[in-house]
Amino acid sequence: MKTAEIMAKLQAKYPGENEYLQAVQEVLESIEDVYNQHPEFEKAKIVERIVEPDRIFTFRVTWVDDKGEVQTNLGYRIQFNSAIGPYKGGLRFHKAVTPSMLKFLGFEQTFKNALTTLPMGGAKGGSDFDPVGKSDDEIMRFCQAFMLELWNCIGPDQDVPAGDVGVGGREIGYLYGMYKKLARQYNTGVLTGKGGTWGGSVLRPEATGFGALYLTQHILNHAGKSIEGKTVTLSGFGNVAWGAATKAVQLGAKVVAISGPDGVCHIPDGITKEMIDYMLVMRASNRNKVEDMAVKFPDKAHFTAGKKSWSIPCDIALPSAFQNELSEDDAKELVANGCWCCCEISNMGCQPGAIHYFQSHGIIFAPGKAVNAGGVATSGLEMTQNATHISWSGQEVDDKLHYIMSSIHEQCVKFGTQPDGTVDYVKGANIAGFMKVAQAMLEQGTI
Ligand code: 2IT
Repeated sequence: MKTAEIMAKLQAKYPGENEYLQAVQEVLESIEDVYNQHPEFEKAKIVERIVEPDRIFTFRVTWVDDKGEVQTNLGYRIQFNSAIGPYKGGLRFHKAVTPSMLKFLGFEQTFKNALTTLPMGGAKGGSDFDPVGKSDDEIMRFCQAFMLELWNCIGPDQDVPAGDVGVGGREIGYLYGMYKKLARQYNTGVLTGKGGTWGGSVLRPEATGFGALYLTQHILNHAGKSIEGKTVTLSGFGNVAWGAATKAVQLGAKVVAISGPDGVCHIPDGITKEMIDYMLVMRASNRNKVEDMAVKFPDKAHFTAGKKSWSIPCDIALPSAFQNELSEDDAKELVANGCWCCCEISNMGCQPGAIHYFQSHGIIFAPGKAVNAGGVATSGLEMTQNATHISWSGQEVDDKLHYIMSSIHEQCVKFGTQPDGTVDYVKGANIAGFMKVAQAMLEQGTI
């Protein structure tokens, strides 16, 4: 297998699918050497098969807005790979959603889910519906219309969606309500991220951020460092940034920046509990403005329009918003300001030039598919609770999440340790995830 040859074919076949091509390139570069030591992979054409989704559903979603006007969006579900378990992955509602974006996310999800130790295949879905400025009623009507098309593509042993950007507990509630009505079954395991009174796992809302900080702790310990007393910058102010801020503060770090599409809030003395709580209010408002934090806490947060979190000096940068949100120039600015570690919590948050800059300047870097895997892992724990009709305590779920993140760190160390003793977490995560899925595909034959 030669990465360049496969990429040339995919570029010709899918011109303009830039996010998808970027995600595939990164994985193929990481696995090329190991792959070529396994002639059985080459014979079964594992790479040619693993880069293509099993199937893609595309559907029209028509709904009525508060003014009584008819609106039409596109909905998608990409069932990427089911070698190690039922399809599993989030739904993203964002105006920029395209098949390329969801293909990259479904591809990443396949390897991420393999890292979690749990039996879950990879999928992703969503819509170009823009939640910004929408009322609660409009969100509900959209979710209901979306599920009208999606419901018979999913099921607890078939495909289990969850949240992602623009889809949180509220949306999962509306989606589940409609699913239940159509399927006429109380199939709780069909969606994860549900409410706590109807099958949702305790700690699922926090899990992506908590897991990310647990993995960051392992990474820092392995390098002989600790997170206590360090300054941290986060991006975004959604569910992921909220969980990460909560855990970072609990572990003794100081969170000095959050951001939004409108700019950055610098918080020189560190984010407080009241401010973390207010992030939830900001998300529920659908205004998508981080400036609201500075308006609410004028003595603590200083807003600058048009700037990113990466302009604020820190020890540890935690991208937690959107793909490609951290460019090579941002990486240079971070490093010039003293940053020495970047753990990507968003999916593919760093551009390839940024990753290269970090790695070639001795900055500790870990990729999203390892760092943010605690979210989908806790979804997997929710599926187990649903399938066995029980609820675990917060302590039980947290212990399992700790175990999973520590296992992910071990897998990265196993497959990513370099001759000089440092760990290439990109290589480690990609090879570990790939080997598990590839082995399963091999054993299941040519299908
Ligand atoms: O990117 C992700 O891993 C998620 N959005 C969570 C997916 C899930 O099924 O919990």
